[in-house]
Order: sequence, then C-alpha cells, then structure tokens
Amino acid sequence: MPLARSVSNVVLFEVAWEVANKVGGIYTVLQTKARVTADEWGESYVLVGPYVESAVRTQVELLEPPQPALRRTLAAMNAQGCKVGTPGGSVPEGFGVSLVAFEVVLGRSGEAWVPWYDREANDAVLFGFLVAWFLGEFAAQSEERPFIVGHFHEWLAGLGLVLSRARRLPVATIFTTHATLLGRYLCAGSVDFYNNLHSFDVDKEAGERQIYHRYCLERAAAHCAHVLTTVSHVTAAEAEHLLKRKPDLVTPNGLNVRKFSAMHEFQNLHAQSKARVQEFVRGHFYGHLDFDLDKTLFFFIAGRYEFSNKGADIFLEALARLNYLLRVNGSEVTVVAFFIMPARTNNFNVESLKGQAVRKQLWDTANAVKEKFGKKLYESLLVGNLPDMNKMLDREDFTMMKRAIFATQRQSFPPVCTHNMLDDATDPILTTIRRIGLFNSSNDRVKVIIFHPEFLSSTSPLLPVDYEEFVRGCHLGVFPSYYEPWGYTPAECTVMGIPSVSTNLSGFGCFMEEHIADPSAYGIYIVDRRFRAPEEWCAQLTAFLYGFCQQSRRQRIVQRNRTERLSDLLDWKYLGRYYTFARRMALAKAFPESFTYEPPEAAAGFRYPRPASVPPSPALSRLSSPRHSDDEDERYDEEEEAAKDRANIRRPPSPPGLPPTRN
Ligand code: G6P
Ligand code: 1S3
Repeated sequence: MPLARSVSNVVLFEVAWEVANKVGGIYTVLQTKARVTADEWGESYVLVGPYVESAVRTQVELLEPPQPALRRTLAAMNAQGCKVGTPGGSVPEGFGVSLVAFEVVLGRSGEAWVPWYDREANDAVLFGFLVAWFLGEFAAQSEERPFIVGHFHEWLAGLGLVLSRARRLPVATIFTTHATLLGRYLCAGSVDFYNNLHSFDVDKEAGERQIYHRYCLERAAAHCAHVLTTVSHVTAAEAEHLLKRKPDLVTPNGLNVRKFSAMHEFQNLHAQSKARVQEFVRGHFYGHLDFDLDKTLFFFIAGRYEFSNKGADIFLEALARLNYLLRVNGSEVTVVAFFIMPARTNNFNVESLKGQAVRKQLWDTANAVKEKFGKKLYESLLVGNLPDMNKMLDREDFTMMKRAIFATQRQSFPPVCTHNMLDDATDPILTTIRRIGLFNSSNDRVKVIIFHPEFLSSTSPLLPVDYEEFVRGCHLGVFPSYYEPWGYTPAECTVMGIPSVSTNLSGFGCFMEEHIADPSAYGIYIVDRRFRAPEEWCAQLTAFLYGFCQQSRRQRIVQRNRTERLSDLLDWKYLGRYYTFARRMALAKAFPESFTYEPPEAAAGFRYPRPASVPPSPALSRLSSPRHSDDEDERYDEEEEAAKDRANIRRPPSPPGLPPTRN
C-alpha cells in the first residue's frame, strides 16, 4: 500500500532547478522517476522548480492544482506579489505530475550571500527563499498539521532546505547530491583526485577556484538535511571527504524501461537504426569507401564535453592502439568511432555536407537508371521476348553514371569533424587526433567522426536520427570516465541492449560490478581506473575494444541479448525503492513520534550469475566473448540460455509496503 495513503496528510515536494528545465542528468532523473513516484504518492507528490517559460511551454500543460491547500498557498503567495505558476498534468515525455514553478527574476538576489557576478548562484538564492516561503505557507494553509517530505536535489536547490530547517518548518528534509562541486572542479584539473580525497584542504581549494560561496551552500544543505543521499558509492566517498558528512543512503539512478513483447524486437531496431548510420557513413566517406560496411563496427562516446573527466583522452589513445592491432593482424573489421560532444562551432563544414549531397546524387542516379532499365525490361516482357541485355543501358545512362562517379572523386581524406570548430587549434579532441595521426586514411582500420552539435536530431541534414536511434544503431558505447558520479550514457545503452565500456570510477560501473558476477559476458566492460596506472587503463581499454572486434556477428547478437536482460536492474520499478527508504528515514528522523524506520535487509537486491553458457573458469573464456567457438554457436540456443539465466537471477522481493508508524 502506498505510503501517502497509510498516514494521512503526508505530502512529498521534490525540489530541483532541473524540474521541467533540461540542463543535465538531474532532469533525466526527475523525468524518468516521476511515474513510479506518482504511483506511490498519487496527488500528494508535487515537483517544485523554476519557471522557465520555453521549457514549461513545451513540457507541461497549465492546470489548476487538485490539492486545496496547494491552491490556497499559491493564491496567498501571488497575492503578495510573488509569481507562482501551476503547470501540471501530463504531456508526452512530460512529468505527468503536479508542478509548482516559481518565476525567479533572474539577476541579483539582493542578499549578500553570493557575489553579484555569479548569476547562477544568485538564482539559487532567490529560488531557495521562494521554496522556503512556499513550504511555510503550505504548512500554514493546511487544515491539519501536515507531514511534509522535502526532497532537494543538488546545491542549486540547497538553500530552500537550509531555510526550512532554520525556520523550523514541519519538513522532513532529504538532500541528494548528484556530484560534488569540488569533485568536479578538482578532477578537471591535473590532480590525483581519488588518492588524495582524504587530504584536500576543502576551504582553500574552493576559495582558489572562486566557488567558495557555492561550496558553502552545498555543504550547509548536506549538513542540515535529515537524510543525505548520493547517486553512487563513488560520490558517497567524495561527499564524506569533501562535504564532511557520510551519506545515509545511496539512491542510484534508474530509467523507465520499455519492454518489448518479442525478445527480438530490440535486435530488429538495432538493424534498422544501423542502416541509417551506415547511410551517413556512405556519404561521409564518399570516394574512400574501400572498407566493407557489413564488417564495420560503430563505437561512440557521448556526453558533456569534459575531455579528461569523460575519458575522451584514453578513448582516443586506445583507438590509436586498436588501429595498429587491426592493421598488423590483417583484420577485415573496420571501426568507425563517433564523438558526440557539444562544443562551440560555426555550423556544419562544407565537406561533410557535400558528402551527404554526393551520396544522395548517387542514389538518385542509380534510381533513374533503374527506372529506365525496368521500363525497358517490362516492355520487352510484354511482347514475349527476353530482353537483349546489351541494349538495356544506353549511352545516356552511361554518361549519367560516369558523371556521378566523377563527383565522388576527392583529393583529401574524409574529414574527422563534421563542424567548423571555433577553437579548432586548441580543441582537445582535434589536437589529440593530430598527435596520434588518425586522419581517416585508407590504411586506417579505425576511422574517426566527431559530431559536435548540441543534440542529435531527426531533422539534421547530415545524420537525421535522434539520440536513441543513434545509440541503437551503434555496436558499443565507450565511456571510460574519470569523474562520473553515476553515468546515464552506459545505462541508456544497457536498456537498449547495446554493450558499453565504463569504469570503476563511475557510479554505473561500480553498481554493475556489485550486481553481476561476470559483467563483460553481459556486454558491460569495466575499465579499472581506480587501482591501476594510466598505461594499464589504456591497455585494458584497448584489449576490450580489440576483443569486441574479434567477435562474430552471432556472438554480438548473443551478447546484446544478455545486455538487454540487465535492464530490470536499472528500472525505476526496482531502484525507486531507495528513494522510498530515504523518505521513510527522513520522516522517522523529523517526526519520531509518528514514524519509525527499519533499515532494509542487506543484500536484498538483484544478483546476475555468470551466464549459463560461459565456462566457470576465466582461463577457458576468451576475453569478454559470450561464446567460445563456432562449433558451440551451432549448439547454442538463445531462448534456452535466456530461460536458464532468468531462473538463476536472484531477484529482490517486491517493493516494501507500509512505513512503520507508531500511531
Ligand atoms: C540484429 C538483427 C539481425 C542482424 C544483426 C546485425 O540482431 O536482428 O538480423 O543480422 O542485428 O548485428 P551486427 O552486430 O552485425 O550489427
Ligand atoms: C550529474 O550530471 P553530470 O553529467 O554532470 O548527475 C547525473 C544524474 O545523477 C549523473 O548521471 C552524472 O554522472 C553527473 O555528472
């Protein structure tokens, strides 16, 4: 039974700067989690965020809030000159729950809390005061004393929590940090972060980076909260040393998993999407299509453009080594590596646009010749004759085809980048490519394409696919991050059945290591960046990539099936329970007379054993390969393996029911 209905007058407000306001990963957390939370809390669940006109217009409908106390609260605040909107309801891809949005008058907060030039911090202060006012007003407008749970995400929402405690509002507070400010800043520099975590002089480091005011807001929220949570154990250690409080719980990030009724549907989607990506590659490499697209694998890295934090540096190094290995071993496989990382550009470059135009022209020419050919063939059959093949193509057809072939000639190698970069000379990916010499030459078995727009889009003139379709069309996502509190990119790959590389410094990588006996057999390759030296990270990543290239198509299909089987583990239907635990713990701490909290049983989660068809000793198993020989492929039955594995997976018990209450 849902918590909200078991104890009367319990309301959950989830507060974040990214509610219906897409900035980064927190938006994804809230948007994908909204459904399971609304299932549990019904109308007692309200999201609170800033009113960003453009975002609200596209993501929510404007509705009257169903809760009378909420209506009274908003009326009272608006009567005092505050602008509080009440967008709510559901639209496709929207939040589907009530939202309260404050119009934060962007600019200076007028408080001496933060420096005037830091606009984001000023917004955070204004937002914090509005949220605290709102929560106080809501408590005052409620007919009976409410039990409010206030769940605040990240430092930008932290001040509302601090003020709620300072004003002694009846709010059980939770603070979730999705990264720490200092962690992100320190990792982006040249610091041996993880080995020195315990010894940083945090005030000095924050001061030197001119983020002391932000750091204070973050640390105050972490300490004032009844319950502190982080998205992974990696970030929990960070919080303990940098924010000086050990988190009470880890609340991993989930996704809304879309299950297909037929097991093979996602495989068909892979084939369809891959065909779209192949079309793009045909255009991009026009005149240099001397490799077999049927034996070409697509790897990609995507995310915020933080060159070393996201591991683009070691990915490039590993690609250079892979190129060498594929060449010296005479491999027939070609790898095309995509970099999808937004950076400052002057739009597409001419060479990339020309490539797609040339491809289109070849397609049109082939179609025109085919039409004429078909007509002649038809006419010949109509009069009962077999066609004279020498007359099927005339001079004009040959001229047209020669002209089209002539247009495919080019003097230069296909470009490594699809856009004109504003910082071309200093861009870290481009300068590394120049250093390692991966220029898309004919000899290279690894080709590079950097795609730099903000988002992939189905209306792009170059590659008309959205991000999901692109991921489905690829073979491997490569995310060897150095700083990654969670990492949605490999998680998204997993639920789409696409194998990925992550690291044991990312929340996702550690979570998978904890729940799966042999992650690489499931297409989850985890680079050890915690206990090994940089040279070893690169060697291990190269070995993963090379091992992946050695798999047969059959082996890749089997591996994708296994990867997709892990999606239950990443579903909010399972992971949502950690948020439930956090809320209960906060209620018990804030209102001990009305609520108690019993910690969940340890190890009550999923556990995926080694897949049934993988031999028990790693010595017998080829690195990361799901199968061992082609003979075995003949004997292999996918459905049978899936059934065996399903039987062996230890599943968690159903989500817990009522919260323990005293009265
Ligand atoms: C899916 C499709 C198959 C196709 C395969 C290609 O499994 O259902 O029809 O042959 O993808 O896999 P590949 O790894 O070569 O892209
Ligand atoms: C953060 O966003 P990021 O990409 O800056 O929060 C995300 C959601 O919790 C998390 O997945 C990511 O690792 C963090 O880094």
